[in-house]
Amino acid sequence: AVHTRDQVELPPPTIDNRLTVHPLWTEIDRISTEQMQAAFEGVGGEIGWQLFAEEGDMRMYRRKAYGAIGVQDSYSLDNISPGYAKNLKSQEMEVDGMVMDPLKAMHKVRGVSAREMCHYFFNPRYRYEWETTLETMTIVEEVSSDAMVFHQTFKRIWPASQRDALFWSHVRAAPGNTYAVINHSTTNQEYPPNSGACIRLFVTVCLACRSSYPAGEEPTRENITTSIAYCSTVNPGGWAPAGVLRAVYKREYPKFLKRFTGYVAEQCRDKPLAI
Ligand code: 18C
Repeated sequence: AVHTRDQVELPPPTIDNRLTVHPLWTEIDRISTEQMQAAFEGVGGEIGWQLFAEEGDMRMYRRKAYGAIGVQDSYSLDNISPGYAKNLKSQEMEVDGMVMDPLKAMHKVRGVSAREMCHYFFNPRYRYEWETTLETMTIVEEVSSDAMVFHQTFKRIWPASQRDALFWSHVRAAPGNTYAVINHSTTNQEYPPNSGACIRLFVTVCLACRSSYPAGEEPTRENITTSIAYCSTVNPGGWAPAGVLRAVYKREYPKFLKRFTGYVAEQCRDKPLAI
């Protein structure tokens, strides 16, 4: 039947054995665990998170941050200049004026499961249908059913240079009807940075989803709700005008989250619920 999906292509409920023997496994596991924990922490009590977009159930917060040029991993404090590290405490970081504001978005979507959300985010087959910033996408490595490495180029924004990214992507389940996809920049000899027209950007993204339905009931399209926490830190990789950058993400993040969740709801409408 047209409307049945192969269970095999949905995110697996447990980690694929092929991933745990891959050289990237230790890093993937560590960063995924950290990212998922952080995703479900609130923004309310934290200093420095500013609400910048709100629409229906969607709320987007950012924390103003500036990184040093050449910092590849915004989560590693070993790599960054003392000025940057010192200012981390005040949440207002400025070194060399490169904007890399961490973003955190919350949303609620009815009628789809966490597993379905993550399926459409992880699986490259659907990416061009919802990802509007994309110019090209190449699968660099199919690690396992729950991990892949991608090279992507993005649409150029005048007057900045075009950007590309090389990142691993991992989908995993967690207790309590939870699934998440974590994307994090990596390296590959066949895809050296800054070798062509593109400047390599660095990204850490986590889409964490948790489903709920009334206690004592079976989950259905009618009674299921999925809470989404989307966290993203993009280091532009080289200078880009701060004003243009902030304008881009103020426009692009809400556009992405609305479009992506709408797309998944639409795709799932006539299909049986996959929990
Ligand atoms: O998470 C998302 N998508 C995933 C699958 O693609 C994956 C991708 C992460 C890369 C995000 C970086 C995108 C940079 C795009 C730059 C060009 C945009 C052109 C738009 C014009 C139409 O995890 C969803 C990602 C949603 C993207 C939101 C935009 C974020 C902008 C951040 C600043 C970019 C800095 C570099 C550009 C410099 C230009 C001044």
